Amino acid sequence: KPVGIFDSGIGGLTVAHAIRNVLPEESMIYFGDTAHLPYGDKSEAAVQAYSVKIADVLLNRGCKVIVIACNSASSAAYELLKEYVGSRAKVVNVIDPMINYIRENFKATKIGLIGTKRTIQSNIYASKIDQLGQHIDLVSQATPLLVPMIEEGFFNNKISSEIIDEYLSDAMFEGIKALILGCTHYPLVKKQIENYYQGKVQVLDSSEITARYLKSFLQELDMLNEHPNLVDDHFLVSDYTESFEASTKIFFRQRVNLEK
Ligand code: DGN
Repeated sequence: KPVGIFDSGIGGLTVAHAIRNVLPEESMIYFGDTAHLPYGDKSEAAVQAYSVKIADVLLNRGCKVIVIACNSASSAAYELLKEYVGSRAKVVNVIDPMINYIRENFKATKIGLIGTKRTIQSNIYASKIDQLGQHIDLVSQATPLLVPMIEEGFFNNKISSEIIDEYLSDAMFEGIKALILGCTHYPLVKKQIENYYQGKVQVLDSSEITARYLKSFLQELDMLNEHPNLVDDHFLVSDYTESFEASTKIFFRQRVNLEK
């Protein structure tokens, strides 16, 4: 049974790519909801409705687990999806693996967070980090220009540098020890963000952290693929876009065939 993964667009491919590396023996079905992109500016109810529809598609294709490879959908729809999916499949989000990582690695320090409006407004990172009781001062800012910029293939260039500089130079981020990339699109500009901080701030992205979390989660439940010779990946989109197909090359070294 395959691992289902979804996001509004190409951002979740950062997670899918990490899952491919960490779990080479699992088949994946990836769904990019390009018709409704970006999720980050939509209401909670809209993101919940899209997520339920996508869960139906992934369940119909027999997925054993659904990975919400999107922070906006993880913050808006994780609890609802868990309930909706029930015993038909497991549901994993990208926020809890990051919170585990913070719990194990940080205490009494200042950490920054950037994400979409939906994720930042949900306050989910702040409340989960508060619950850890590790005296972490979390400062967060929505950075809504980054997703459309990245979807258009604008990264590692002058325009993306200027936008990143503008966001990160906000005084609230002074003195942070780490910056959480609270959006699955942002690993595509991780190098630029690291360059901005010249190595003085640890930049944390959830792709690999989530992939490792998924591996131990499936291992514990004894749900790993027993027929690894039959690995077969599929990439679905709700609307075909040239930029999505071109971007798949960055992750999988070749353009992958998109099914609409
Ligand atoms: N990749 C999504 C996230 O992690 O929040 C954001 C995508 C979007 O639609 N804005």
